[in-house]
Amino acid sequence: MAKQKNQPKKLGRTTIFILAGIVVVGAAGGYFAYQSFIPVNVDYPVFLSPENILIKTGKTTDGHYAFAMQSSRGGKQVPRAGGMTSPTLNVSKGNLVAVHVINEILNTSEEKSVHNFNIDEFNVHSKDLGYFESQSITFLADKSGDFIYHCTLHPEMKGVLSVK
Ligand SMILES: [Cu+2]
Repeated sequence: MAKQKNQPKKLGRTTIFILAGIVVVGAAGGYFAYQSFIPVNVDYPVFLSPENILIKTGKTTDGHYAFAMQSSRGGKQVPRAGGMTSPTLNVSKGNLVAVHVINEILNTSEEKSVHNFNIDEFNVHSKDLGYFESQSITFLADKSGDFIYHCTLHPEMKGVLSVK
């Protein structure tokens, strides 16, 4: 075999540092991407495209705090189970569900606007959201039935999640 004329170039120290940096950042990014596929109620990643539910906080026409669909406007009626202030959310069993909650209730001079969103049976618990704060939580709808979602600060803010 003929000897090659060109010796392979040695990598400079700076190049090695940059490459090492890229590997570390890439691995960390991969780790966080992997974590983001793990729903809050199971401990393994689920590679499904989620069913998105867009929820906001609001007030009922008679002045009570409630959740509403982000798409709903003032007068639009949304189906709700008996005794519930907030709409019934329908999802299919086995689906990955991403709930996106935003608090749209304004602060007033009497009361600072703080709300949270919870579905206890699916380990869904948002942080306390101030005005215009939002959070997305992904869970696996792995059991069927009717489950209550609610705000722990305002017991009247509740509705039904129906998994079929
Ligand atoms: Cu609340």
